[in-house]
Amino acid sequence: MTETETRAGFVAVIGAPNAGKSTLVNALVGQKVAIVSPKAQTTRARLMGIAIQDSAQILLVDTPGIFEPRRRLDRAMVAAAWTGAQDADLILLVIDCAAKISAEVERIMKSLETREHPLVLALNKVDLVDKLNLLALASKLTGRLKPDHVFMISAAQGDGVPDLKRSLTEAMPEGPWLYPEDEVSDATDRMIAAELTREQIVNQLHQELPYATAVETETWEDRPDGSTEIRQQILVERDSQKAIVIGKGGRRLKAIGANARAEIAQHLGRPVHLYLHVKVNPHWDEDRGLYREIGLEWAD
Ligand SMILES: Nc1nc2c(ncn2[C@@H]2O[C@H](COP(=O)(O)OP(=O)(O)OP(=O)(O)O)[C@@H](O)[C@H]2O)c(=O)[nH]1
Ligand SMILES: [Mg+2]
Repeated sequence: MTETETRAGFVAVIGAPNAGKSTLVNALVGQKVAIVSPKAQTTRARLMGIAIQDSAQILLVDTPGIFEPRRRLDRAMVAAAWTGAQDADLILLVIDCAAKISAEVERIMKSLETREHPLVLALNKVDLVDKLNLLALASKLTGRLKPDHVFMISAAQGDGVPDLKRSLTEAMPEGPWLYPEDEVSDATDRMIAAELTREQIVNQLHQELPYATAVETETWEDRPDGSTEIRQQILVERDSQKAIVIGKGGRRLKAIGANARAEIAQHLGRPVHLYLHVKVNPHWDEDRGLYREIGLEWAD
């Protein structure tokens, strides 16, 4: 293939928390690169999923849901989201059409009024709404945002995703591929392993806990027998949270570890020995080194 025949470009996937951005990135890539949960603010750092269609490489920048920043971690997440959008060739706005248009969505739409990038609108979760409501929502948002294209999709079930992928392909500028063709993400295995453990925490625990938690991969050793030994630290802010993560008789931590180990092994394609320990650090969200580890820039 000659250079002029190939296409490659960046798509910033933005939207309110829980809209289904990460689910959509996984669907477009065709495998799981980003963690997903029913809770808002699951994605923390900017992560790139790499989708390939025909001669195009579509670099999908999954961003944290944009919301009102309060703490330093929030500010870093919002900054990551907007940086993702500015560097892109195209903005893909994901809207949860089963949820009402929140103040957050309003804010995002407002800030897109002055955009310089082409905009594709993906109305997601169509499996949850009826057609009439969907059409009303589509015409309202289209009138307001004037997107270049609109797709009605179910990222979770795959409906409409191939059409969307084709449209993104055509929108990519001509040029050489920017990543090797077998690469599906820009995250390191260390980062993905930490994220897969965090996904279990977010999905197995309730209330504010997931938000107060970070996971750090501390050591990583590929053993001669073909397996990998990984040690991770789960950071929480208080003793009471540590007790919840560990659970009665250590059962919760065991369940988190068992599922995370299976997911990490599947990702790496080799057996994994996973050791987790929980540490209390009331100020982990003020730890610069940790921000680097989880892929965020320090936000002042
Ligand atoms: N029914 C239905 N659920 C979906 C669909 N797409 C995503 N979801 C669910 O919506 C929830 C949020 O999905 P995520 O992909 O984590 O959302 P996100 O936009 O990345 O969220 P943040 O990272 O928190 O900003 C999960 O429970 C998904 O399974 C869909 O098409 N239909
Ligand atoms: Mg996400």
